[in-house]
Amino acid sequence: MADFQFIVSRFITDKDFLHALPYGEGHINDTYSVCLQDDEGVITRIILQRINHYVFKDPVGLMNNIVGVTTFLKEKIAAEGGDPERETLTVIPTTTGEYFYKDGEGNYWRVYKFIENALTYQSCRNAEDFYNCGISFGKFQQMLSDYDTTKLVETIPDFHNTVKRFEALKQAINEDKAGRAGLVQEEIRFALEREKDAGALVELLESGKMPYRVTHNDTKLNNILIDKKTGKGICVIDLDTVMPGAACYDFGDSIRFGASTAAEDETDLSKVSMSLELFEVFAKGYLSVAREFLTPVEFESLAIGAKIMTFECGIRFLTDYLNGDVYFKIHREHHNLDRCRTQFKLVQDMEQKMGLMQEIVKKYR
Ligand code: ADP
Ligand code: GN1
Ligand code: MG
Repeated sequence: MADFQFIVSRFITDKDFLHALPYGEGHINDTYSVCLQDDEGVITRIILQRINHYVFKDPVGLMNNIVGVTTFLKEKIAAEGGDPERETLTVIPTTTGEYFYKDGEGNYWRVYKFIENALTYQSCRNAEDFYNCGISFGKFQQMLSDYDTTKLVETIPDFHNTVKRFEALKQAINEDKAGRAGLVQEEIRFALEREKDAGALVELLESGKMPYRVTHNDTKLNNILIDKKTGKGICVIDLDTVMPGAACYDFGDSIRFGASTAAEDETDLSKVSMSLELFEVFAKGYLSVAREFLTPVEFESLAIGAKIMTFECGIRFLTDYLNGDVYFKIHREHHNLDRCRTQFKLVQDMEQKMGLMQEIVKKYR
């Protein structure tokens, strides 16, 4: 068990440590909400995170990315009359001015201001929430459209290179490290049948037909803080994967998670489908901002991007299952297989609804 009091004292010295509690439902980092008390007895919270350095091999570059992007966003938010402390993350440095603290075991810790009176959701409470998320992710891309990409390191190389993800799956099948390939023949077949789909977005980007933008790359519903009072998306969080990418990565990943009628790890697949109603509200919100800057090819890529992001995520869960659950945190046996199955069910559903999804995008162009 980490010595939270000591770790926090590397960042904050003018408040007393009360306690640290595990927080959130992320699959990658370890997140804690930490309560502190000042001399007057006022209690405040901070977010303490242990960066997963198995996943993020360059925590120094990663933190430089986050500080660079949030500093840039803060200036824009302030210029637009917004609240820079609430509408983007604030990194609290260590007492010696570093953006993380490395403990004796080689763990990297970072601290953010806690954005209060805001919540994250694991599924949509209502359509309006999702509409507001669409606006927020659209604005995020818009605000970063003139960010100098040469300042960004690729925190996970080829993160959304679906072709390479597919190769990794094939390797995992061949190696069968955990001896599970026999259990997932149906899922393997489902993936292999769709190999040709993996290249669609990569080809558009690499041929220059579709531009690289600064994208978030992990636009799950629980990576956006929603204001408790107004229901509006106020802050895009989890900035570890901000890197150059395709606009449809963010659109697609939002649909993958937020437009699903069930949880990502639902075991009753009859509950899993992609809601066209939720697809439409998200598209309406996102495009109300993004229609200003998207190229025709990018518009065309949105619906297909939703399918490919979902397929890619399914492949990644399956690969991790075959490799013995080394990447995503799991909370039960076969958790990654359950996650893979929901993604493949969504892919199947999207294949049937693709025409309607394309029509919806056209409506808000
Ligand atoms: P992971 O990479 O593991 O997904 P996140 O950075 O998304 O980690 O954080 C996990 C959860 O912690 C989020 O879903 C959100 O609920 C909460 N959270 C993270 N940062 C903040 C913050 N600055 N203020 C309030 N809540 C936060
Ligand atoms: C991970 O960190 P979190 O839980 O927001 C993953 C995403 C996946 C997602 C699936 C760095 O996101 O790429 O889409 O799980 N993040 C990383 O739920 O791999
Ligand atoms: Mg997250």
